[in-house]
Amino acid sequence: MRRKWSIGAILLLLLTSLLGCRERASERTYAIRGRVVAVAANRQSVTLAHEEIPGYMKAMTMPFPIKDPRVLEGVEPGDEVEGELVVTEEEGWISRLRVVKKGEPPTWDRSKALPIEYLLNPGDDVPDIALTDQDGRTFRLSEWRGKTIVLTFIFTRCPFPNYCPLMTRRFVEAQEALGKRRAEWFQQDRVRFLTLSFDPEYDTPAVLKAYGERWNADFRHWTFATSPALEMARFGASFGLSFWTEGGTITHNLATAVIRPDGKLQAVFRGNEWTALDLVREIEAATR
Ligand SMILES: [Cu+2]
Repeated sequence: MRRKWSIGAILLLLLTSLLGCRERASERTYAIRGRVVAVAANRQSVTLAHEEIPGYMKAMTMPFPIKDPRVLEGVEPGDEVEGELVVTEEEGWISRLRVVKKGEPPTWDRSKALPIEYLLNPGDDVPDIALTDQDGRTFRLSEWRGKTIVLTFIFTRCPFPNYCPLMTRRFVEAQEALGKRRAEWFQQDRVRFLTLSFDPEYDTPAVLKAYGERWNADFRHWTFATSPALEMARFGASFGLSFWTEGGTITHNLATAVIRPDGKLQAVFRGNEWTALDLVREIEAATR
């Protein structure tokens, strides 16, 4: 009797340890070391130029998924890092990263567009950015959580009517249309328009203020702001914006976006083939 029980117990132990083994066997971890090439704007992947991972992978440059964005805290392109790569049958991800050596501050040749590393899709978290507005006040975009944000990118010196002046005119029209349909949203401060300049050296707060006044902007609902060019280039790139200096002026494309009150992307309009009413529809979808 006693012996039978022992065999049963041993079998049970064996079985549980086998099951435990199976769990663990399907999830392998590797130490990973390398240099950060890029951090995705949505903080869901990191591109590493990594050393050889013995028994698993040759040295190469590739993006790795991130499940917990906290893994990327303090991690920037150029940093030397070490961490842990987890691999199961179905997927692999980086579960831990530590900066071993901070990289050099990034430089950017303004005569070339900053490469676009990641394009936001509707539903993605929009990255945060520190901005200075037309009154010289600094704020972070994340401070506008709870409001629908409608943003576009311009530079005030842009002379061509189909480009920046058109974006500004559409913002005027969209505010007029929205004011007729949803006046209470402005009264309740639920929608903010934001025109961002990618020409911070010229577009100082005073220049932005004069520009807004020229368009009769109501600054309670429409902010004009800027940031250092590299930050604006990084932020804009996640919406598909590119700009570079050429022949003493700035060449650029167009991107206009609606951000939901929870900070996620509602929609992006690229180029100028859209109407103020298209924009109003997305604002309404994001706000209601
Ligand atoms: Cu322009």
